[in-house]
Amino acid sequence: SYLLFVVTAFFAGLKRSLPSPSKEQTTLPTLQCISPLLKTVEETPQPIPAKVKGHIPEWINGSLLRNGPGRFEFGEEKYNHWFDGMALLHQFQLRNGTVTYRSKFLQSNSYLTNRQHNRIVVSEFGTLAMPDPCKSVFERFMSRFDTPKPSDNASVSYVVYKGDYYVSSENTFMYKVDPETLETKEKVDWSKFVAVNGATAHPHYASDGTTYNMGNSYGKHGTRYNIIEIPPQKSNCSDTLEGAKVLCSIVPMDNMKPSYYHSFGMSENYIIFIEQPIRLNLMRIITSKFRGKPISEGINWEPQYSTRFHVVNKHTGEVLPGQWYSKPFATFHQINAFEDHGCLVLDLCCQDDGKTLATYKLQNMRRSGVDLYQVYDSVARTFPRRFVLPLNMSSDAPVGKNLNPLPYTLAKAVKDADGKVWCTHENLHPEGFENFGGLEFPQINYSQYSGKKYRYFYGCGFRHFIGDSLMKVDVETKNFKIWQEEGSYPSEPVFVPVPNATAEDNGVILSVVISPNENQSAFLLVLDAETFKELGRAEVPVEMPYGFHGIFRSH
Ligand SMILES: *[C@@H]1O[C@H](CO)[C@@H](O)[C@H](O)[C@H]1NC(C)=O
Ligand SMILES: *[C@@H]1O[C@H](CO)[C@@H](O)[C@H](O)[C@H]1NC(C)=O
Ligand SMILES: *[C@@H]1O[C@H](CO)[C@@H](O)[C@H](O)[C@H]1NC(C)=O
Ligand SMILES: *[C@@H]1O[C@H](CO)[C@@H](O)[C@H](O)[C@H]1NC(C)=O
Ligand SMILES: *[C@@H]1O[C@H](CO)[C@@H](O)[C@H](O)[C@H]1NC(C)=O
Ligand SMILES: *[C@@H]1O[C@H](CO)[C@@H](O)[C@H](O)[C@H]1NC(C)=O
Ligand SMILES: *[C@@H]1O[C@H](CO)[C@@H](O)[C@H](O)[C@H]1NC(C)=O
Ligand SMILES: CC(=O)N[C@H]1CO[C@H](CO)[C@@H](O)[C@@H]1O
Repeated sequence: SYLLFVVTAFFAGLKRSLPSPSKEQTTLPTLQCISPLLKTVEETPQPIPAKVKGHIPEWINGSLLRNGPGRFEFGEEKYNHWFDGMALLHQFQLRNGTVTYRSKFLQSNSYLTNRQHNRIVVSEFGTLAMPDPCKSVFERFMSRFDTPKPSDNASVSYVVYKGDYYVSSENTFMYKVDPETLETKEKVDWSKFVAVNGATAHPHYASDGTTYNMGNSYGKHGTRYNIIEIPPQKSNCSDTLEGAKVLCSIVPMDNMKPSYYHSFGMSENYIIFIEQPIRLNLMRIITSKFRGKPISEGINWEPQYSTRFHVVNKHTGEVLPGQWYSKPFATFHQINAFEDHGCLVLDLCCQDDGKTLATYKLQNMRRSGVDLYQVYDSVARTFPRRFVLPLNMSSDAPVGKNLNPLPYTLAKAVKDADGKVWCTHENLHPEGFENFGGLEFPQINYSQYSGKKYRYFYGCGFRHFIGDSLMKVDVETKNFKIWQEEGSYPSEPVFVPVPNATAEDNGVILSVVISPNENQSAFLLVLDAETFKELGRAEVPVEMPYGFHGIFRSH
């Protein structure tokens, strides 16, 4: 049984019944302990049938491929950060109303080496590998002077380049995988093809198949943010990233403290890069091993910097001269971006502070009771917000006036005397949305509406460290629909269109729902994307940790 709230109607009642994060309360609310969803599991290499309840439409023909951490320790040594776990690849195959499930660990060097030694040999984002205890004291001391070596644990998402499937995190290595068997294929090193030290796990796809991504380079001229273009087709069958090129390089505000970015925006003609005050302190990162700290401690929220938007012409690589700024905010996921009347409309999931990365340590997430609530409550919620950047500003555009001409949005863009344009967002949600934990993991009907004016996005509500509801937001009315069930934690919702769809939301939403309750089996949930009502679910008696991102591959 599911609960379906049409929020405008139920909102007032909910506001009263939900725990309020107010500090005046004498007894703090508690949260369910999710520790069982953050523990090492076995892989399920052979497909097993799922038990279908309700009805899964026969027309869904393909697989939901998902990525996320699946192993959190080797021998006695444990990872510290949620992002450190070894990548476990999941596949839910849907065919003619039936579902099968399988999973395999990515056979990365990190995974194989750690397993062979039965300890953590390769440092991860939040875990510094300790020196080999068998080395001499001198060797152990000297090994601290090495700069951290990149891990190849590609646990964040699935991406597609030239029609091939890869798993990716944010560093220089990706793995090609077979989407049918989940077999690990070749390892691909970005830096062999283009002068970058890695690329994000969230590329953008143009309609002709050209892929865009971003990565940093640390060369003799200093740090640069680079926009990368990957051609749509292979020139021969063994191709990976051949033909990739840097379209444009952007100089950071501060060379030794470039921004961290997890994704970027793309409209029909422009790439939008957001230089946010989550900063990589290169000095601290380079010396991290010497100081005995993991890389994560070199990443800090530095709100003395503003957030800046850079806009690049996708066809020419030219950086537009405008200077668009906003008060500091942090963003991990872009929702969509489109052009209208000489403006860029940019929808993002935003937080007012960027300390989240530091809080998502496994020991925090595994707490229970009031302790758990207190750490959760210290993390800023994420909200969908709209910014408008006027692109065609003549030098005589008036100072101090709102330059946003679009009647349907309250976002503001005001020019200062020094030529900088300060952008203020409009909330893409109704008041009181914080009671649902805000929204993250945004998804849209991508192939049809990416870069275009659109109406709906989907995401997870976060009344916990992990998603605890699914939402559909109408950007025109700001109304939203929600699916939630007690003790259930759904993954990033993926939209799959019905064949010959005529409306933006003609299709289904797929999400993997897991629970720490022993009796509650994991299941693939299928919602009607239009009504947000459950059509069916496919239960699999397999333990799965909470993962990150996924993709639907049609057959
Ligand atoms: C799909 O399943 C139905 C029964 O559920 C069966 O009658 C039909 O033949 C199947 N179609 C295919 C293409 O397998
Ligand atoms: C699903 O796709 C496969 C591969 O293209 C095809 O062989 C099969 O008939 C399709 N099944 C249904 C039910 O459409
Ligand atoms: C494919 O292209 C790559 C580089 O462009 C080349 O090194 C390789 O030999 C080619 N392979 C075949 C089978 O033609
Ligand atoms: C804005 O400028 C671009 C390029 O200069 C031009 O193509 C476009 O027509 C202009 N749009 C408006 C609404 O002025
Ligand atoms: C998006 O919606 C259109 C209908 O407007 C549909 O034809 C298309 O397949 C959808 N694409 C995706 C990826 O959902
Ligand atoms: C979709 O349209 C194609 C061509 O117009 C048609 O052959 C096919 O039967 C349609 N599929 C469905 C499910 O309506
Ligand atoms: C799980 O199921 C068993 C037997 O069906 C029952 O005794 C137990 O109370 C259930 N536990 C929970 C947490 O629901
Ligand atoms: C050292 C390193 O780059 N580790 C990566 C392992 O994978 C996570 C994502 O799950 C990345 O955030 C880390 O950077």
